[in-house]
Amino acid sequence: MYEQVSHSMLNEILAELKAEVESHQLRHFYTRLGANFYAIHSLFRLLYGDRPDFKEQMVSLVETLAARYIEREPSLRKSDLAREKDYNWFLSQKWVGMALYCDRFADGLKGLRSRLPYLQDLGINMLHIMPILDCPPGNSDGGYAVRDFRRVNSRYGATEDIVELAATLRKRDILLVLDVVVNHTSNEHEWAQKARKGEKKYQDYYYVFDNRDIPDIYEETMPEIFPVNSPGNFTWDEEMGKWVMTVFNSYQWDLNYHNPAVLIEMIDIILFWANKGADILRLDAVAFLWKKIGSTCQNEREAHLLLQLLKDCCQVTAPGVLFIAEAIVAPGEIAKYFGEDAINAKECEIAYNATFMSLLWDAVATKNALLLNRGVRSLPDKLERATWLNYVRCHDDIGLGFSDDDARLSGYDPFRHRRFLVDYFTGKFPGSPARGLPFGDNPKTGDTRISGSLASLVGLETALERNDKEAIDAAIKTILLMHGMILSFGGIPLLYYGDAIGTLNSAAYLEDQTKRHDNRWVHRSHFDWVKAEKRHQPGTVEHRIFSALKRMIALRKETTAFADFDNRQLLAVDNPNLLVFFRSDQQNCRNKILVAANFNIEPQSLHVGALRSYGFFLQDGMKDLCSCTHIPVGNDAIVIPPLSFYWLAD
Ligand code: OTU
Repeated sequence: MYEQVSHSMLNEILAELKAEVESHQLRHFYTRLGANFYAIHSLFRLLYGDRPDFKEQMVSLVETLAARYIEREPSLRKSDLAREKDYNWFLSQKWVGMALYCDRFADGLKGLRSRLPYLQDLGINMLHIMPILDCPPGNSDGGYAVRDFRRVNSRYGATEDIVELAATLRKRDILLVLDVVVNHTSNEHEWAQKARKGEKKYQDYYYVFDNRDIPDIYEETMPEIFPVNSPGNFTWDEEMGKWVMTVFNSYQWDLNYHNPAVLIEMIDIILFWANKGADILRLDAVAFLWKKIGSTCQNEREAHLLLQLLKDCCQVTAPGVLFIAEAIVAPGEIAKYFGEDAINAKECEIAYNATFMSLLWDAVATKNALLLNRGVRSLPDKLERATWLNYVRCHDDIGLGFSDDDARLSGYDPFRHRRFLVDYFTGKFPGSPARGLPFGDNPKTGDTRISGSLASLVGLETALERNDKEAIDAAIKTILLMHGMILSFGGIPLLYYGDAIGTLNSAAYLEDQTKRHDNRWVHRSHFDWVKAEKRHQPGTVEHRIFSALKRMIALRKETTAFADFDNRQLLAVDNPNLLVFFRSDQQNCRNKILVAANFNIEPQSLHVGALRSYGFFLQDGMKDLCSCTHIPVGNDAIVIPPLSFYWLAD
């Protein structure tokens, strides 16, 4: 948009920059800056307009965008232009992701290259490498306590290895996802060190207080994120002689975005990694970006304004790069991280679908789809050019983040129901085969989350120990059922590295002093390549899971109705054990898939009468894509076996 105030400022800034940038090919940079400058200026003014150094900061921001653009490799600039043209590229059904640790799945970044055939065998073409940046050896929170945002942890390799890996991945059409931990730094980061030494400039990078007066007021309304490992939201720093805000672990200092210098530093870091070849950046803990007294300090309006600014700025320099919002918050809040009142994503193009994840786990424990149906129905509408990241497990605990209202409408008392789920997944509930561990138990709120690997949570560990064939079958079916849902729901499925071979919990973390207090490490084990080899041996658990997943992934990629164009319709069915929805291809509405899943341990009937009006079951049955079998209609119903799903086509 053309607007005089911002435009005249833009002209001034460009005049100042002219000399530096004249020699570079900046046509696209200028066009994009012109297109986004009004938005950037408005947002920056909303956040920082009152400051006397507003204009200086604005200049410094534009200088940063220009400097990083000048550095951007021609091949990456080319890819930006290609994606600009093919703007729906990431909504395609062809993408299937996996998250892994480069040191646990492979032997660091170099080693990862030789493991790519495994990923390609399965069909993975989006690779989220868990945090790789320099961290203190002990207090690193699995890489989320960064000491140097521009240096790769030497245990994993060098920064150049990432550039090489990115190039290798690009040749294979695999997307690279890297983390940017935007909310906090390690207490050993240079900024924190300088703050500790008393440098006021860097104390202003954090929330630093002389005494408990202000922290106590904050604490009245701020929840605790790690109530067991790191209670409270402030830490006394002996060297600095001050309190500092530490929402996560005591060694993770929250960055103060009330200071524009922090925002500009972070934009610079984001663009630095975009220039190293990352296709997608996962922005960690985005809900926490803005702290305000009297609030929970989560999901604040300003956090959204900051994300819009990050997006607008990234679009100027590296428009082909997408953001993933990691906002594990209430269902109604998550979708706001795509951007409100917009058609296309104006914050993050992709967001973790934590709601769907928790609903799937609910269905596994209750063995029905009551709450799952309600929760899916209440999922907020997504924007046109935005998509979900659908997952079953990740490196974190499982938070039971479905809505209380939906729980009530399903006939549950939300508090007691969550208790039941925790008891179920920690194996306390009579008859439960699950082997999860309680995480972040908060006696003040009664809130508990759950750690554990997928296979151990669905009972595979127990079943194998007991050598109980039926229970092994049930666990494998559950693993496939959950993946069948994330592969067909709409959005990018993100698998977790051990899950395709049924990796169980590992107690190895208990031997490590720096990890033993944090039981999320129970599901972050070293990938077992000997076990992985068994995927070639028919009859083994590994083969059963891997080969079925591989097939499902291949089918997803062929099935255009699985692309994400708001083309899912949930169907109301009278059997509460079933989740039934259909997906249709926007280009060719005859390409329709009916997804029907049974979460119960008994076979269940799906009456097809009502489905005929949607064009299903007009003949005597349909074909299930996964098993390649004909599913007949009898008594106007089809039968879905226990813990199974169909992808039905004409
Ligand atoms: C994220 O976590 C990371 O995924 C965790 O591994 C880190 O410990 C944490 O940030 C701090 O960097 O912030 O928006 O329930 O789901 O802490 C959600 C625990 C987060 C995680 C939550 C999450």
